[in-house]
Amino acid sequence: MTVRVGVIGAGTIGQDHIRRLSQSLSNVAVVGIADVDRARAQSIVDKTPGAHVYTTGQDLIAASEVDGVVVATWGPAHEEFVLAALEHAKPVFCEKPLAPTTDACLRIVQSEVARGQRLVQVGFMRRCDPGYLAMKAALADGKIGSPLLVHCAHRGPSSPPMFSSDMLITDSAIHEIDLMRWLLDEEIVAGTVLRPRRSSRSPADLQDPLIVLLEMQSGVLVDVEVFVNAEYGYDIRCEVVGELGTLALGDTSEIVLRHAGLRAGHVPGHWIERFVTAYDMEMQAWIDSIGTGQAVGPTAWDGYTATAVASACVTSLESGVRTPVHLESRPALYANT
Ligand code: NAD
Ligand code: ISE
Repeated sequence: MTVRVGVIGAGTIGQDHIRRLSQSLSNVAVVGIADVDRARAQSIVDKTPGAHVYTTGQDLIAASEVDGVVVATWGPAHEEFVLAALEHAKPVFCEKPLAPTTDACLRIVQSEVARGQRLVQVGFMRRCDPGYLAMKAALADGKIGSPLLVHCAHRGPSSPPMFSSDMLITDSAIHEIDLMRWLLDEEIVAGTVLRPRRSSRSPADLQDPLIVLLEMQSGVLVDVEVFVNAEYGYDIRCEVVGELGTLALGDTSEIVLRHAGLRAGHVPGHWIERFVTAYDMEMQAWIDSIGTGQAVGPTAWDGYTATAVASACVTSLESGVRTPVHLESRPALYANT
């Protein structure tokens, strides 16, 4: 079976997903692309045999030739398109964040619950990264005993235009927020955000870097350094400290060069490069799940929870104080996810 996919939003990640869907993955074809920037959509269609432009995302979702929908617009537009996909009973892969507010996320959750069927997969691709998968397996093996602390770093070379201080949390650290829930298999109960000395090389209105402290239900403490203008590359780190040892993400460099008295390895320049395997794996899993009719991966509930934690952290960024996370009760639809 070839799954026919429509993509809404042909920006940076939309284009990368269109490339993987049409060139790298199996049993899938991109048949439609919609973007408010029609010229952009047309330029991508011109490079994607078999696809054509739809005037609006709503038209694309309603089209009978579209079996599944990828939403890769900016965050505030996600809700409209995810709800429309649900109304048409179509599986929808929505990039993170599911939506920028908890109210918007809950409207999506309520719509899915009313249908009684999971149709939403959220693009928290790090759950498919081989390094994080190996960490989760090693934790389950009990090799390092109970986890006590996790140290994370989320560094990028430069922030995009219009990136604001709260986006270090809602756009960047939201990956660690989702990942810690998945890795440690427990909820985050509170967040505290600290403002270190600002980099003079970051845009003047940006508080960069930030330290985001997450408290897990069991008492495990997670510190996340988010530094989006670190200049030297895209560098993602994670180290779990347990009672009997530690687990750290490996170096992604394929070779180590020793030359002229120095040892050097490659640092990825962009998230597209660092997480290419994870993006491929999450998207293939989504395509395969359309074939089986059984949704997989991060749920709408996971999307809601991540936004709830991020919102508490944004409150802490503004107030400077520890902020508890408030979560609604988990609906039965998501009981075993
Ligand atoms: P971008 O600005 O490069 O692209 C967004 C595109 O959406 C633009 O082409 C814009 O014209 C289009 N768009 C906006 N509103 C629209 C609407 N109502 N209808 C149709 N098209 C619309 O942004 P991006 O970096 O590609 O990010 C897009 C989404 O993907 C964001 O939610 C972002 O957080 C997420 N993202 C995820 C990852 C990841 O690692 N999983 C990486 C980057 C971005
Ligand atoms: C971007 O939107 C992503 O999701 C990347 O994975 C993340 O590392 C980056 O900081 C975000 O801006």
